[in-house]
Amino acid sequence: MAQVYVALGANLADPISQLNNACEALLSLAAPQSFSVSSYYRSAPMGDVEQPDYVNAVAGFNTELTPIELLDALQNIENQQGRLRELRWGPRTLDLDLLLYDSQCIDTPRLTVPHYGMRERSFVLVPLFDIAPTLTLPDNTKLASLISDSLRAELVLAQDFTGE
Ligand code: PH2
Ligand code: MG
Ligand code: MG
Repeated sequence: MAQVYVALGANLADPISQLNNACEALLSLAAPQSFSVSSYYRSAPMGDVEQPDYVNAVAGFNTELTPIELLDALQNIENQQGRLRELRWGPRTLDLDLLLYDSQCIDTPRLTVPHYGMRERSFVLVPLFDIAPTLTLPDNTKLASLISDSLRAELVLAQDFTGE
């Protein structure tokens, strides 16, 4: 059984509902009682494409799926929620990124774990810290050491964690 963390992001078609629906779908991949999700945070779009603000969160759970099986399952959920393969960095109804799979490092054409950008992204680090404050990354960095007030200031709380 692996402990995994998945980043959720949406900026089209009622982003909060997109994230709620995605959590329902992720729950079906999770071992019983193992699922948790952070608060939802609103943030300005990173990157050069002009587009609406994002709502982001991070979910953590245990799963029997292998990394590739999990990636397939995440892409199925994205597709079920109407995602088209659109512009890189462009707007999307739902983006699910596999951040961490236990402490494995995976570098293949389809999948890179840890997620390549996670250490620089406030909208990943802050929600991850919500649900895993004592986490150590595969390179032995403590997650807590990457969190700062200026990082938090990039985010606005969109919806408090409501339990699950
Ligand atoms: N995702 C992107 C591009 N830019 N900006 C924010 N704030 N949040 C995202 O999830 C995001 C982004 C492409 O995946
Ligand atoms: Mg993605
Ligand atoms: Mg992404």
